[in-house]
Amino acid sequence: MKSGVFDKKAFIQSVRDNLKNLYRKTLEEADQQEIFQAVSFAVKDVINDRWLATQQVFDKEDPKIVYYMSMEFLMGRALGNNLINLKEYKEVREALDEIGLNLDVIEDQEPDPALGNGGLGRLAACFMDSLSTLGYAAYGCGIRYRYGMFKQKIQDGFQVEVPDNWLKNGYPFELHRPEYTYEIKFGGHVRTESREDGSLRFVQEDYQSVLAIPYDMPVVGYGNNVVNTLMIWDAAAKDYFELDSFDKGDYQKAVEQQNLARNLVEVLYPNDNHVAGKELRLKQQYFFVSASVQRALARYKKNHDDIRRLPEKVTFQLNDTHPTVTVAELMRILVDEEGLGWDEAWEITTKTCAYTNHTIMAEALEKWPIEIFQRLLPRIYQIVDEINRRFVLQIQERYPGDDGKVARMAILYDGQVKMAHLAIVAGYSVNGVARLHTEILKNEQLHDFYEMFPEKFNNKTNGITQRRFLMHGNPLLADWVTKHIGDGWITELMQLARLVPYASDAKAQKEFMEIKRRNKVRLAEYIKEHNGIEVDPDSIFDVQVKRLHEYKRQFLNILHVMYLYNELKANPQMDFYPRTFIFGAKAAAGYRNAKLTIKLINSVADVINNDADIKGKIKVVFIEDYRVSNAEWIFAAADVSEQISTASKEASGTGNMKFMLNGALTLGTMDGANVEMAEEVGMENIFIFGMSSEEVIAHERNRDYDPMQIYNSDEGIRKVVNQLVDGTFSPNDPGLFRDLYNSLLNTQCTQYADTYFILKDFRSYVDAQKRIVEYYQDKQAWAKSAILNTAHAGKFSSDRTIQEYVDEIWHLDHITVPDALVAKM
Ligand code: OX2
Repeated sequence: MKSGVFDKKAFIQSVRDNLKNLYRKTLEEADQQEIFQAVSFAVKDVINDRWLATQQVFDKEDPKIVYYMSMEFLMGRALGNNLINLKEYKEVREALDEIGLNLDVIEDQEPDPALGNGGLGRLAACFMDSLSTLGYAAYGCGIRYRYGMFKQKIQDGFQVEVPDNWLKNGYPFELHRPEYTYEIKFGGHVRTESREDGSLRFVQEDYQSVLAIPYDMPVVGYGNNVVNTLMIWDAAAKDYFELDSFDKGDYQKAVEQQNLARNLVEVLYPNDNHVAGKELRLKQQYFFVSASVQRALARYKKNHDDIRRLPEKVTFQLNDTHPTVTVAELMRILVDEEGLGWDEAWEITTKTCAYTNHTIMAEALEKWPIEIFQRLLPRIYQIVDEINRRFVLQIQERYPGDDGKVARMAILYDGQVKMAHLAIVAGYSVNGVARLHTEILKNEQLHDFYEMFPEKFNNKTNGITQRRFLMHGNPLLADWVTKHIGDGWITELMQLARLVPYASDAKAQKEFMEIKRRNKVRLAEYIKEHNGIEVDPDSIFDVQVKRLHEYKRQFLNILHVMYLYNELKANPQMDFYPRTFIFGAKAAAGYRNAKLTIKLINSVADVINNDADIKGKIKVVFIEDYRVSNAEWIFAAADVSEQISTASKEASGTGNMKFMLNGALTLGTMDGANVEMAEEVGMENIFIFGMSSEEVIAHERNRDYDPMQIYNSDEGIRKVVNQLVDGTFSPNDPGLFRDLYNSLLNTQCTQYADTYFILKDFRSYVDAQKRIVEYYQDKQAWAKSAILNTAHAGKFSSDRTIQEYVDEIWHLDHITVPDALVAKM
């Protein structure tokens, strides 16, 4: 399809040709996986014309490029999304239909490329989609993990992690680019030699090296021919039989290099908002950073001879601190390879790198022991040491005699390298991901830095792509929206505001809720098939899907379910509207309380779902292996969206926005982007409860919170807490949930009891839940609020977020890729 008109016959022929070339099979002989591959290659063929054309526009117009540096890209399946962005989704579905193939079944053959943990990685994927759609030149830079996020199986209620071998059938949307191979050096030591002009040169010696080889994946813009590139790096040993090594009798070294390459990209660390501090992780970081910076500079040097003007054409955005070694790697190349002086190199670096902070959680702050850092990256360490030396002088000049400042702000301190400090000192921009989060950074976490560099700090509230999370995930609602306001919302989500008048229209309300119901039926079928549980599509679907973390408080949610169960048990005749509580979450493999919470949810589900007394009025479902592909269906089917983190802890949240877009009402704390969602939709259409972030921060500062008081004075709470240890939900092992019980009450087990203020917010949560059920029973009021949630979700498009990054941080040039150019490819 070059001319913009879909050619059904040619497309089907291309599918048939691919089957023949790939498998020597006819359509009739091929299985679904083979058909998926053949269809994908046919789609890639269409993409490649646009990809080539985009590259030609880059070469001709020389736009400024953003390199989005990220350890994670949680892309989700590509086939359906690519078809949507090519504007060929419906056409391809029909064409396949005619030859007896079902696009849904074919899409379902694709593995989810799960090269990310959760919000941070999915944000990177949404950003890539928006960059292409808005017409900006961008490369996503990351790692091609052989194994992405583990697959979750639930066995006997417990999470079991199964490796995710996503590449086993070959991935059709990647392109091997061995011509862009770079060498990455680890370890050894640094020798100094003099150049002819007398200046010093630093040379790394006796190092181990590994080759970085990129795979490119296309990122298709919506309907604009722009295709950007996600480049993810694979590792390979330098020739295993490298003669050099054997000449020196260095067999050992050759084997070590082989092992290094094997391990480097083997697996994604499955921790969200938590650092494990493993040496291999630092290697992964430097590996993809060094390769990406080398490729970016090579690209720049192809068309420019003055390296000093790099900031005019290149910017590196650091997705959290994980890629912060970018700063030092750029300095290294500028000083050691380009021969610039320190000041010149620093001037360039500090105009080229920018940093996004995604969390205030202390356990997510990256600090590397100097010993490891120096041993692994000797030259990089020297550079960080020099950056630190100069920065400490700057602190001392600004705050003479204030040792506290140095202690709190230095990059190297207490035997550690503090990555956030390095990113802030070297970055020209530091941004948070929601207004409240940025304020907390400025006033609390990063206050010292804010005081010293106020001009660097700015906010960029997160967003999500409506192409995947409405068009693809909820086609019924997408069509309904288009029927009412046209299809402009696909690229300008603020247009959803034009739905506001329909919120009070009885016919529109009926249609909207009918669509919600059909999506609930679709999810109910999925649950029946995967969990064997019957759920009632007319019950309230109350959903919490996200990574499992104590601060996200899935525990509070399930304690409330236990509380409701107790009420209903005590009074089976009470007026009770049927509720389905749906959970989905992966826990980091080594996170004990998180895994125990999964077990608790499943145990509560077992008891409640099988208790005949309550007549199915409460159902609890834990959806196995929550991931991007099933998330799309879950958002579409939710009535209530649980966003119940302890205020101040969730930097933004992005799932909250996906639910809102799909017409769910939020039950949440004033945390992260919930605050801005409430502002957009109005307090009448959102259910807010719990302490404010100021209150939480004050309690943390004063250490004056005592959960025992609540436990002693509130009978309903005491009962559910006791049920954690009396065998109600674990009759064969009453002690099973003791650690969860202790986390609430026992200061001997955790530093502070109830660190996340679960008991403190419990009553307020119960009340908000009550308000929700009452409101749900007023069908018209609910429908109106649901429509208004969709109507006011416009701000939360990642298109808006990316435009703000472009205007206020990156200053990229807009590009267009004409149809005529595509037709020539
Ligand atoms: C997440 C944050 O927890 C979440 O609030 C935010 O929406 C998301 O990043 C995207 O900004 N790891 N994951 C996060 O932060 C870190 C660190």
